[in-house]
Amino acid sequence: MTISFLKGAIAATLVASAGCHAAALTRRNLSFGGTDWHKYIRSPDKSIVKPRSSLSANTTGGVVNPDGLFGTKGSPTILTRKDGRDDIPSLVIDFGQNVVGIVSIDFAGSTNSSEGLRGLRLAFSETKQFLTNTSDFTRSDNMQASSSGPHILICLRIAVANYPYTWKDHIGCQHDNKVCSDGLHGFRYLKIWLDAITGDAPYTQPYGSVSISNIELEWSAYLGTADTFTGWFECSDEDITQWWFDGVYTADMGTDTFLANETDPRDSATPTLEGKEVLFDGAKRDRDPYVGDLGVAALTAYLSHDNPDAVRNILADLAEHQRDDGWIPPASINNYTLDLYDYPMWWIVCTVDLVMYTGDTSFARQYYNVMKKSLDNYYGQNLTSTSGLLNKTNGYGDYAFLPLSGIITYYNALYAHALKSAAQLAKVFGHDTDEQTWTSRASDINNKLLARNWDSSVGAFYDGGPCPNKPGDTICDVHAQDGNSLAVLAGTVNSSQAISLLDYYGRRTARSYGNAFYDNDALQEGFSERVYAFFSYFELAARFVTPGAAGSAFEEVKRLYGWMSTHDPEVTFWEGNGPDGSPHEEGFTSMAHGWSTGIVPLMSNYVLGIKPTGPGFETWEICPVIDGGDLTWARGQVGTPKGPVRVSWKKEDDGTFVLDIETPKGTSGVVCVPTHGFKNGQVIIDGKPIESASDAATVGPSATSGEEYVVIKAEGGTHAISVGA
Ligand SMILES: *[C@@H]1O[C@H](CO)[C@@H](O)[C@H](O)[C@H]1NC(C)=O
Ligand SMILES: *[C@@H]1O[C@H](CO)[C@@H](O)[C@H](O)[C@H]1NC(C)=O
Ligand SMILES: *[C@@H]1O[C@H](CO)[C@@H](O)[C@H](O)[C@H]1NC(C)=O
Ligand SMILES: *[C@@H]1O[C@H](CO)[C@@H](O)[C@H](O)[C@H]1NC(C)=O
Ligand SMILES: *[C@@H]1O[C@H](CO)[C@@H](O)[C@H](O)[C@H]1NC(C)=O
Ligand SMILES: *[C@@H]1O[C@H](CO)[C@@H](O)[C@H](O)[C@H]1NC(C)=O
Ligand SMILES: *[C@@H]1O[C@H](CO)[C@@H](O)[C@H](O)[C@H]1NC(C)=O
Ligand SMILES: *[C@@H]1O[C@H](CO)[C@@H](O)[C@H](O)[C@H]1NC(C)=O
Ligand SMILES: CC(=O)N[C@H]1CO[C@H](CO)[C@@H](O)[C@@H]1O
Repeated sequence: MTISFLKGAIAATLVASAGCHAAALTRRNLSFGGTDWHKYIRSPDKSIVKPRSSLSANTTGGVVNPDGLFGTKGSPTILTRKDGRDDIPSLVIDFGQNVVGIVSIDFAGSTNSSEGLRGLRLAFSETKQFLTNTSDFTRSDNMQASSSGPHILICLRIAVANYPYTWKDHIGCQHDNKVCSDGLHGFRYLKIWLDAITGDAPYTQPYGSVSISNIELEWSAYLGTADTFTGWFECSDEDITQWWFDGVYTADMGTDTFLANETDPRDSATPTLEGKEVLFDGAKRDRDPYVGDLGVAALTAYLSHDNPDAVRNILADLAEHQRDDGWIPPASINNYTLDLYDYPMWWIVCTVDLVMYTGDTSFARQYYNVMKKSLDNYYGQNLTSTSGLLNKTNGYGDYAFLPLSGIITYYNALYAHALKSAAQLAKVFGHDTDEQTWTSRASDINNKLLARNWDSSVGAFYDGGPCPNKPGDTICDVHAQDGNSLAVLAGTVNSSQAISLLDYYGRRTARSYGNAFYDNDALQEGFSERVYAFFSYFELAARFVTPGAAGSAFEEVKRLYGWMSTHDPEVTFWEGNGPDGSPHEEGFTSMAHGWSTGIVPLMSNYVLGIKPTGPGFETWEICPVIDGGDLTWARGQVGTPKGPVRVSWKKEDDGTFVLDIETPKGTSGVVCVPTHGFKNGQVIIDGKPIESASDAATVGPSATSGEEYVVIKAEGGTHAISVGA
């Protein structure tokens, strides 16, 4: 075994522990964990999902045996209404948590009459609050706005035949434009009632009796059962552990087959995606995969299951639809023409992530020129000669359709971030000129952005554009989460500026349900009350990489994920929160949105500290954040093409820190451990102390919580490290 100290860079070299004998220094080996974590999994255990209960407070009218649909099968549930003097019989069924798929109902018969069949109506909702007599969202809502497609499917009706049969919620109508069902739903609650609307005459009758013997859901999305997990996470805080699995479940609910009859009807259907598995933005809407959302959702997918096709299919399809000027569509919606300014840059970041997590270099080789054309043509040509920064002048939107123009911090920091990601890939491929050009352009953007948009009066970045209704180049006095967070991750700022902007931002925007995405309402009413878990991920990541800021990350995580997990529908994470933490776009809001699952990469990449530094984890770093929060231990694994990377760390009662790692043979990387001041003999690796290293302790690549870290080079295999109190 060789341990060497390279002052100022790498403090020690750690090779596989074979042949290393150190009898004197014993330590307890940590467990990488058994199957305890299975209890946190939210997925149904099979693809037929039964409801859990009915909301008894919501049963109205003549309903016999409302609980017949749950637990052990008894006699059917019967809805009866003799005439207009009777209340409408209705019941509300609760699936216990958000689910997605196609509902079917077994009818045990119904009375009929010469006037027609009994009418049954259904309405779905993710929340009780937005459960009414129309679904909180259906694809037919968008059909009103669509140029093509039927304009008929306002809500869901069934004409119940009088013999036993199974009805399935396939999209379509029982008669021309009448008695229609609207297909797949993401929902938790289902309201069922006996009624008819005049528009369906003469096919349904609002009176009579309907018997239901069974209701179930055919799960349509990725079924994330225990055997599908290639990565997992567990820590001493059970809430945080549960949120990690809730995040995975949220992304799983959006991982599904792209089908014309189930996607957003606004010209999203496309033959090049039809039948392919994709990662959608939301389980109930828009069911069109958007590339910016993948900036978070794809990481969740890689870190939990070995299913990268759902991401690769999207990246490939959007690349194939690149516009001649280099712009890449954000999604297939509007026949690939939805004008977003930031999403092409997310395509680049996501493509580099795909390579790093899955090792799919052939994909990146195939689309390398797509990336280059977007960076150099589309954005490169927009760097104005005066400022050398992106100056947005067109009417394009972004992840939140923000009314922005001018030299915006977010777009420029994202450009620097995308350039740096692309330079990493150029390096892998040996494209030295690109690597140098993109690295130096990123650094130039960073310097100019800092010079132009840094607000020294508060120590954070301005958003950068003029205030609405105040045209001209005067910078509006408003600061945003997106630009400030990305500026930290893109290296626009040094550590003291990062500490300053995070401190300012946290103080000014903290709400009980997360940090708002703007610090005031200068751009639009309500912005200072709106929270996007999506961009909060980047703010939280910035806190985890900034010295001394990890504590504020844990505190924000508890507000953000704590809020969503304790408010209806619980379990899944929401697209956005508005005033008082409510869904920001009411019933339209998706309550299971993959972009809000940042808790998964935050815990796996920062708290376990596992990150790829080369394609497919050929090289890696393990730099856990252990201080700042209340955690006393964490463990888990990340799946890689060569096998799992496992980490287990613990702070012992006596102050000793112990870390066990296991990485695939044939890989190599670096491990960072806190030195606790680094006294001689304190850091013990595979039973052997590191000696006379007090000068060599360095701050690692992911310097965390202000501690000094020793950075150790390691070969693949099993290693045990401990640091004395
Ligand atoms: C701890 O783990 C190492 C590496 O797997 C192994 O060689 C050693 O025997 C273990 N020690 C104990 C006390 O179990
Ligand atoms: C369910 O019952 C509650 C309590 O009575 C009521 O506030 C709510 O409006 C009802 N919801 C529906 C969909 O009927
Ligand atoms: C009503 O039921 C009778 C017998 O049960 C059947 O002959 C008739 O076709 C039914 N009417 C309709 C509209 O289904
Ligand atoms: C829904 O219910 C409201 C009031 O309860 C009623 O005014 C409205 O007409 C109903 N809409 C439909 C489509 O049934
Ligand atoms: C959409 O079409 C597919 C393939 O034809 C079918 O399997 C699926 O059930 C349909 N979905 C709905 C909601 O009707
Ligand atoms: C979508 O755009 C392509 C290319 O511009 C065109 O060929 C195609 O007809 C369009 N499809 C629809 C449904 O408008
Ligand atoms: C951005 O471009 C617009 C339109 O060309 C121009 O009016 C404005 O002065 C530019 N802003 C800066 C800061 O260069
Ligand atoms: C960061 O940059 C500012 C402005 O140039 C400088 O005053 C400060 O000392 C720098 N901090 C660090 C840690 O380099
Ligand atoms: C946002 C923006 O200013 N886009 C411009 C970038 O450059 C191209 C080519 O000059 C213009 O067509 C875009 O409008």
